[in-house]
Amino acid sequence: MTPAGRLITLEGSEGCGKTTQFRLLARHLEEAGFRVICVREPGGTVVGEAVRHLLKHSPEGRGMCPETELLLFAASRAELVRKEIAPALAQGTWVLCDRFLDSTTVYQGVARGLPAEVVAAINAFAVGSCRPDLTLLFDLPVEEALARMNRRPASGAAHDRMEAEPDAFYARVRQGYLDLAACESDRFRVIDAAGSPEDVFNRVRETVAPLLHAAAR
Ligand code: T5A
Repeated sequence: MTPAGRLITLEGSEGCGKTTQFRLLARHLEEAGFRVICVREPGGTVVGEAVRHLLKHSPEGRGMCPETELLLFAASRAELVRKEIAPALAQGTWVLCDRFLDSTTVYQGVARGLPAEVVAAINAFAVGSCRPDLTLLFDLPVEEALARMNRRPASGAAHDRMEAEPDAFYARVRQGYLDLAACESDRFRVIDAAGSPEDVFNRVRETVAPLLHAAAR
C-alpha cells in the first residue's frame, strides 16, 4: 500500500513572508526526494480561482458581508480538498498549502468577530477528515509585516479588498494565530519570520526535519 502523503500548511498575516518560504520549502522537499504539489487558498482549482477573484479583486465583491466572506472561503476550500489535496495525499504525494482552515478561524472568526463555533462547524464541513499534519505559523510584528507588504514589487503592490483593513485588524489576526497555535501546539510550530529569507528558511528546515525523517524511515 502506498504510504499517505503529508499535508503541511503555512499561515500568518499578510506580508509575513510565508509565500517566499512556501517556494523554498517546496524545493527542499523535492530535493529530499518527496513528490510535492503546491496549492494556495483561496484558489487552487478553477472554481477556487474564480472565488479568489471575487473575494480579493472584483468590484462586485466590495462591501460583501462577513457571513458571505466566510462561506466563500469555505467553498473554495471544499473544492480544493476534494479535487486536489485528498487525491494527492492518497497517492503518497506531499501537499504544501499556502493558507488553510486556520486562516478562516483567525480572519473570519477572531478578526471579523463571527462566532467561533459557527466558523469551526463550517470549516469542519469544508475539509471533512482532511487535517494538516503540520502547520507553520510565520510570526512577525504587524508594522514589519505591513512594511514588507508595501515594499512588494510594483506588479503586486496595489492593495486588494483583504489588505485594506485598519492596523487593528492585523493586530487581531496576529494575536489570533498565536492563541490558536498555543491551543493546538501538537500541530503548530511558530517560526520567527524576522530576518532575511535565508535566515527564516534555516528555521523552517530545522522545524520540518523530524517530519521528513519520520517519513523517510
Ligand atoms: N484569507 C484567506 C481569509 O481571510 N480567510 C481565509 O480562509 C483565507 C484562506 C489571501 C487573503 O485572504 C485572506 C488572508 C489574505 O488577506 P493572498 O494574496 O493569498 O491573500 O495573500 P497572503 O496570503 O496574505 O500573502 P502575501 O503575498 O500578502 O504575503 P506573504 O505570503 O506573507 O509574503 P510574501 O512571501 O509574498 O512576501 C511579501 C513581501 O515581503 C518580501 C517579499 O519579497 C515580498 O515582497 N519578503 C521579505 N522581505 C524581507 N525579509 C524577508 N524575510 C522576506 N520574506 C519575504
